[in-house]
Amino acid sequence: MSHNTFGHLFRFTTFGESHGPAIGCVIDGCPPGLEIDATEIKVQLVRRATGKSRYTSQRREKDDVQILSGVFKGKTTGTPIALLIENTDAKSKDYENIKRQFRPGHADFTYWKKYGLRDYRGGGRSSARETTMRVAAGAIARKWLKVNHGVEIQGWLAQLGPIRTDKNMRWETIEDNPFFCPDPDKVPELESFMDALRKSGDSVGARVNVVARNVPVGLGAPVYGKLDADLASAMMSINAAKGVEIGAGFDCIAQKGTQHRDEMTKEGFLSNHAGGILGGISSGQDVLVSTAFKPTSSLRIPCRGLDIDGNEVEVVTHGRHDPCVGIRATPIVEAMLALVLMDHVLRHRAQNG
Ligand code: EPS
Repeated sequence: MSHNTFGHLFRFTTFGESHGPAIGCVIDGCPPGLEIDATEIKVQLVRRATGKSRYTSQRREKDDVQILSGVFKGKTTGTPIALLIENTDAKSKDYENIKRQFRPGHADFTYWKKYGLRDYRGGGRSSARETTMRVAAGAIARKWLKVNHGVEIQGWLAQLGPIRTDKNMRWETIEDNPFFCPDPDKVPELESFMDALRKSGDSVGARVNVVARNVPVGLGAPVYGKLDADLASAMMSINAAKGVEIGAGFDCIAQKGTQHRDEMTKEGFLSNHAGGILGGISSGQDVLVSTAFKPTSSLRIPCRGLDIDGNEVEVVTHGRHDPCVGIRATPIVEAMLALVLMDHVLRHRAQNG
């Protein structure tokens, strides 16, 4: 079974566990001639990395990416691009006490039920560590999209727990704080909320939005290759993702047709409730995607759970966990959007020339 591969014509496969020797990916289908090097990929990896602020996991990975194949003299060759990152700061002893237990709210239980065994160290493949390689592959896709189509991709934290952060968008400030918050006035509120949360030992969810500008018209194919369907699948495949909205998303439930439709004039669309996608095909408007991330389930606050023999046990998780995994999710949703768009550009080209 091959369920670690995403995409059709631009296709990537990730491998590796959080506490294994390394994580990696193989990207197949990248057109030749794209200038890329490890430094450019690292720029994106650093944005996602742990240990950059007190609000995220304190695991310190170097995330030095090695390009093993597919790039010669600084350019992609059209052959598979293999990327590898060594895991250098795993502390597996933190997981000794839960190796026979299931953390409520965690993939521990379902991995065990499905496979009859699990790599309990750091959550194995259900760890946020897996998202590293999506960001690495995404760095190549976003560069190609920018060079060939001028596509610009930007994500941001739209909500953390009860705090809405995107009512007063100041785009230029998103990278200036550790939350990817687009409103600098909200940052102190986020800091005190997160400090109190960390102290309490609890965790919280978040909403992360992303926009792609200058998306070519015509990406996506009815009916089983819709762009929005592939975006939903891409975002939902991120560990801890629990919901995806495109454009107005679930707000469309309460909208009237007169409000939801995006009126058209010679100057262009007058609104963008559709999120840049009509009938599964990009309209040329900005593509807007919103993803909900659940609160992290690895908590030091004790709770009731089961062990692998079915006994009721008290579950307490030690280690260096993110109190809000959504804080680091902005580069990940950006990467997934880039990966889907690039795949669809190649698919559109293949069918329509
Ligand atoms: C994670 C738990 C922590 C995080 C990890 C995701 O790992 P550990 O328990 O091994 O310290 O550090 O995130 C990363 C290593 C990463 O690069 O994103 C989890 O349970 O998902």
